[in-house]
Amino acid sequence: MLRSSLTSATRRGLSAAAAEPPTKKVAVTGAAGAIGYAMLMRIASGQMFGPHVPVELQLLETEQGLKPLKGVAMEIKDGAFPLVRGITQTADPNTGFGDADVAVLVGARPRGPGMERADLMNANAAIFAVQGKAINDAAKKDVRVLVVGNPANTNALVAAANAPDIDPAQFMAMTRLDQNRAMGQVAIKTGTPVRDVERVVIWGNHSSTQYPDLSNALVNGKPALDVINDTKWVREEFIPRVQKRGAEIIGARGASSATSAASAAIDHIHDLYVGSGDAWQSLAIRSDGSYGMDKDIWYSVPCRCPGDGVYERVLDIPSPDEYSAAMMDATRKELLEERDAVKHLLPAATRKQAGTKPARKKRAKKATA
Ligand code: NAX
Repeated sequence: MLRSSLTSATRRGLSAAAAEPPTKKVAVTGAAGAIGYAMLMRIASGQMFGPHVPVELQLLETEQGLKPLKGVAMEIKDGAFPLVRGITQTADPNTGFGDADVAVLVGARPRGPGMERADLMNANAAIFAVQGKAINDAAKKDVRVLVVGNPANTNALVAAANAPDIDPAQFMAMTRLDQNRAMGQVAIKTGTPVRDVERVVIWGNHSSTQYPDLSNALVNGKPALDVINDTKWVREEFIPRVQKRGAEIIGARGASSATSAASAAIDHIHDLYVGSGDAWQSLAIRSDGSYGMDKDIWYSVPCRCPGDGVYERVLDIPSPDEYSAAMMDATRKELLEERDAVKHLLPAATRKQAGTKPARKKRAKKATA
């Protein structure tokens, strides 16, 4: 009797283990920083991959960041999260990215006093070149990489260019925060829950040149521009507010967006893996020439996320009107300038492609990563 009940208990244990989804190894850089701190508990609680998927947290910091990171790791342990299978704390990128399924690159150098934008770009691009190499050498070959640290789009370009064995389509930069900000503003303006606001698109760079576009957006299933019926508000309040929301938050809080940025990173990876059906999500991905953009810049476009790490560009949309085309072009130009500024960090093959002519009006096939 005892023997048989032990056996069935063991069997139950074994089948529970067999039913458990594979552990996701998530590398997070800048893990002791403000965004990292706001994000890690949510990953640990299952909000990134779903409530049944175990996670292993691989936390990467600078040498100086290791001490505060130790405290962060202690807090995660104190959270007693059933899904957490391990926590690594390291300043070594090869260890941090070792066998990673997902890498969220948050750590970056903040702008110091007297630092020009170009200096900041170079300092950060150098970090992402090193991390791209380490991801190439240490992470799983099907790793998905989300760059949050600024300048996010160009950092994604640099990281991907330094990871020759990984499909560049697997590197993304985050514009989900901009999308969430834009959806929030439309919800407030129309007195609608955010749930009923759809198809808001962020085009281009995660910077003040981005184009938050309502041309295809819906509010309660109706065209948002008809519901809002106020072009002046859209062009003179909504767009500049979303473009400069980061500065507005700094002005109010005395520090840059952290919780909302962490939340957007969770949304991005969640939708990529768990899926978000027919919804449109803005992802800054490597341009393949779709929408008439230059190839090989990381340009934010609308995508559908069916799950399992896949995204598909939304291509069945009307051509932009004159206003939208000009807005999309302005942010494209900024990305080209950024790419030029970091050319020395792009290995030769990518530098050659950097002269590729824009494939105007070309409609690309479904792209996945
Ligand atoms: P914090 O300064 O609070 O944290 C950054 C952390 O990164 C620090 O703990 C630092 O030690 C670490 N770090 C620096 N270099 C590193 C390296 N080479 N390897 C590992 N860790 C490293 O900044 P936080 O508020 O967390 O912001 C991080 C980045 O996100 C910044 O570049 C910021 O501009 C960017 N943002 C991006 C957003 C987006 O939507 N894409 C929005 C929010 C945010 O502004």
